[in-house]
Amino acid sequence: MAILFKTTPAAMTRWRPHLTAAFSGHEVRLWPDIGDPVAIDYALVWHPEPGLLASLPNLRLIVSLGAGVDHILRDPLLPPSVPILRLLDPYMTDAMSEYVILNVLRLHRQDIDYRAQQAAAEWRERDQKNAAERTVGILGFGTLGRDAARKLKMIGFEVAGWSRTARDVPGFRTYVGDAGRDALLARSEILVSLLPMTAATENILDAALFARLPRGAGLVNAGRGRQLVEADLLAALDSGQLSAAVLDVFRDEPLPPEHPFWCHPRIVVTPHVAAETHPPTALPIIAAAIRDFEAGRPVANMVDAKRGY
Ligand code: NDP
Ligand code: OXD
Repeated sequence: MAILFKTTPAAMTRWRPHLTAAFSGHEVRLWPDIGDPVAIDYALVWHPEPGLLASLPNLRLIVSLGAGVDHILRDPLLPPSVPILRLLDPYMTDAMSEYVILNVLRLHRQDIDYRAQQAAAEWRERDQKNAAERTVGILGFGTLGRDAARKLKMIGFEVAGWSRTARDVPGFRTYVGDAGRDALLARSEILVSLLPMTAATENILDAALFARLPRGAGLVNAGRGRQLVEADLLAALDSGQLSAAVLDVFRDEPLPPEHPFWCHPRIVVTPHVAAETHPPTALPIIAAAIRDFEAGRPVANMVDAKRGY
């Protein structure tokens, strides 16, 4: 029995020291040294190249080395009958909430303006509000969105969430459907997107959506880059419809050096690090899921490939 492990070279340095101890009873093969593909029954992957998973004839389970699975589902040769498990790790959930809190506060307290004032040695007080006077809308009220919402609420923000199916989340106003999304947008001075990448969410952050936000709203996108129409964001910032954007994910990653986002005075760029995977906590979670899978016990966080997340 063998496990294929494939991630980016940069992430591999984080995973490598923990791998052999994590899976007793399984040989771990590091891509591209896959050996005889017939022996591989589990594939733990981040951005597998198209056709890799289809080349493993006895594959029983695909494990995403991240919460998102768009990097797997986009493979046109993906074997349709092999189940997919996504990684949900409380360590990562905490990390995402830290990122959201940091950047919601950055927008709320006009930090981008104060940094610009500092660069110009300009001493000027801006109008200020308390968190309780600011509504944050979260697109994608799943594991990550709800945890961030709970923590933002503890700081005092009024938080509301939008999901695909109706969700009753005590303490929060929740919205569903197109009309619900528009109602949430109308009250969101800060909009956080934590949506999975699916056909329905591609290009969702566009001019029409920005136009429904209160004028001067701020955006945080830590979902996926293909959800954002980049030209529409630049236009909304130019017109003042949006005041600022914090972006962790991009259409092209790494973000090319000549991309206008890098130098835009009202955009904060981070290199897809909102919630990095953390091998010491992730590997025991994955190993336990594989044990449950082998024993025929129910495994949480299996992906619905038709739904797309
Ligand atoms: P979940 O599956 O737990 O939650 C997804 C949420 O989005 C659910 O509330 C779901 O609705 C909602 N949703 C999905 N499609 C739609 C739609 N068409 N319209 C409205 N709502 C929709 O995912 P997680 O919270 O664990 O992760 C979310 C995403 O965050 C990941 O897919 C990934 O892209 C991104 N991510 C980014 C990271 C980073 O470092 N930047 C790190 C980790 C994740 P419902 O509740 O009805 O199912
Ligand atoms: C993830 C990510 O999906 O890091 O986990 O983007």
